[in-house]
Amino acid sequence: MKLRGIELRRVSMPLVAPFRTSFGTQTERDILLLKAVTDDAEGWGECVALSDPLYSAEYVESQQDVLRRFLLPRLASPEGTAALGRSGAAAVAGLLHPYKGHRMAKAAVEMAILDAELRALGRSFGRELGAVADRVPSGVSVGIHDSIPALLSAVEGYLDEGYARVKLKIEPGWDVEPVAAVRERFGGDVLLQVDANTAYTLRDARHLARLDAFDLLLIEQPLEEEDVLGHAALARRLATPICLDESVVSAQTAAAAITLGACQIINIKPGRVGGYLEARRIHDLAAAHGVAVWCGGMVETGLGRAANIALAALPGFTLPGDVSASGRFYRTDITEPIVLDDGHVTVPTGPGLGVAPIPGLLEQVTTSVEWIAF
Ligand code: OSB
Ligand code: MG
Repeated sequence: MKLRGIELRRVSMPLVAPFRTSFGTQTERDILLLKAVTDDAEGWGECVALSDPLYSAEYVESQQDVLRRFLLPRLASPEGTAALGRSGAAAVAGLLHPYKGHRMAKAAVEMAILDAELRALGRSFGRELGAVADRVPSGVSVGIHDSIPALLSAVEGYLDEGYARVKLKIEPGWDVEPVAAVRERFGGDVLLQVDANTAYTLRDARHLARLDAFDLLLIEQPLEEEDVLGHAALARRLATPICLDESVVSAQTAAAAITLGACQIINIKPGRVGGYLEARRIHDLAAAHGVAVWCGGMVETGLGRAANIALAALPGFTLPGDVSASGRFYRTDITEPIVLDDGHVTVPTGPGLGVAPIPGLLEQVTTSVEWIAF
């Protein structure tokens, strides 16, 4: 495979409704897309970094900067082009390893090159990653609302659409009450979980134990990203299983968290861990330890959504993921929309991602384009 260059394209997409989490409120998504151009095909990557470093240290400007300044020049160097020529996308992580962090940028460039490679081979992401299902159950992440009635009507709407699982965003002051209200209104059969995005400390353990009464599938990332031992201590005090999101940034940190008893479940987000290939390694590791995993989301366009659905079809993904329909966040997606079918989303089967941006729609949301020649 011979890369001619990579396009860095920023798009700005309004959300259908504000999405509030414990770290902030989003009303639009400013996304960095990568297009890898090879002699044989074009491939798309999506960088999941948010606008501000509030979920993780990465933010979209920083990821574009590190790509332009360090990561893409490394891939374009003589050693880079030689390794890509020999091994394709499988060489990306190793080539970029000397540069610390910035996993969302690394994941995006690996995704773009993998997509180009697979399109040239006529092979899908699902087949390449090891998908064993042709559709996966779809969960929805529900933001913090201004009132309980507003939350209940949002949840009712998602359940009416058929979502297979509901995740409520929580923070101090918005936790036991909304969970109790959703359980009371919609009953014990709804698959329900919560996500705190690091908003609590170990001193909140007794309060968080009140959530044990509601038969939740899991509580996601209650404590700080680096507080693995705190999660292990909390796990001993809660009946609700602990799931890590922010704390797991690699297969190595996943192994440590599992060994230390910090989580019974892992949310795998390819961007957070440096790519789909590392995501698969975490899946394999977790499966070997009997730890359940599910596929997280970062409010992706149809591109990232398609790849996430392929990943979520691996056998160890035994819990419904945040792989919702495009319409959960976007009135108009840049690809053919991902749609809900009987509470499931379909694993794409076409070459590569199986979806591509629709040129007119892409142009409408584009705010800048930069070409890096190899
Ligand atoms: O913590 O899972 C998270 C969105 C942005 C940043 C972090 C998170 C989220 C979500 C979900 O909860 C969403 C999705 O894409 O469905
Ligand atoms: Mg999360």
